[in-house]
Amino acid sequence: MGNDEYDQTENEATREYNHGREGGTHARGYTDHGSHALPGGLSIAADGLRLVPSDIRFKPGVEQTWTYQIRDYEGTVVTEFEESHDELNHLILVRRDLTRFQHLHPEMTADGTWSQQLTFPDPGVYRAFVDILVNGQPTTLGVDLFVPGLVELDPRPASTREATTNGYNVTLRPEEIQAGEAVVLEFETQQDGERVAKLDEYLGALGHLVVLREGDLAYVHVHPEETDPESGRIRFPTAGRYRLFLQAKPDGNLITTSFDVRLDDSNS
Ligand SMILES: [Cu+2]
Repeated sequence: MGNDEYDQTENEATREYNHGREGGTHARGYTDHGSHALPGGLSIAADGLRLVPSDIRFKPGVEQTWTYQIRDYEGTVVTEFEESHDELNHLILVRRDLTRFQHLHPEMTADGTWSQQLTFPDPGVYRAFVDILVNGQPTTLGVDLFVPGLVELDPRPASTREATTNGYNVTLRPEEIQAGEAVVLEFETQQDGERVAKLDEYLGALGHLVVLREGDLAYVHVHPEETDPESGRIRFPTAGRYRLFLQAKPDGNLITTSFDVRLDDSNS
């Protein structure tokens, strides 16, 4: 980790301080012109809903059943969910170092208990994101799950815009991305140097993209636009480092590729 990273952290801290002191007026260099709403996935309770897990401790390398409920703030268990992208509940698991990505679809019993068989491959602290749609309101709740043992962290590249999985080579564009501005991401998929013409539908969309911010795992979820099969519109909320997990189905084969994007502060 270089000095630049450290400086960035300092700037963030200073900005937060100024922001608070000035009672709502934006400090210099603050690029978020939109609402002050936090990104999803940072909280175990949001939008009047609370995630209640049966357990938060697991063993590494062993298949286990995880159950949880979604309750409202009065404690009533929610049993009515609406489908979003062909599923009532999308469960994303990722270790807090942004590795070991899993995307699962739990089943619900009539009493509102969600159940999922899962295996954590290695020890560590994992973040579980529960992505749901209730009364037309999309919500992502998050909880930490603990898998005890010696944790070996994978090194992370500063930036990767190309990834190869199962013989498919995927390139992320554009090269220049600004924090706080909407951008259309494009993923060009090639096999043996040839562009793959057909991206089959996966989960009611032509791809499935999860974007996580390094440091707090703020969750940004994008489905590439139906009209443009290889792009997705996204707004990275702040500067910092992000890991993108793209799932797509070229030629009917489900592939998961990851990319790393670093966004600099505009005044640095
Ligand atoms: Cu899903």
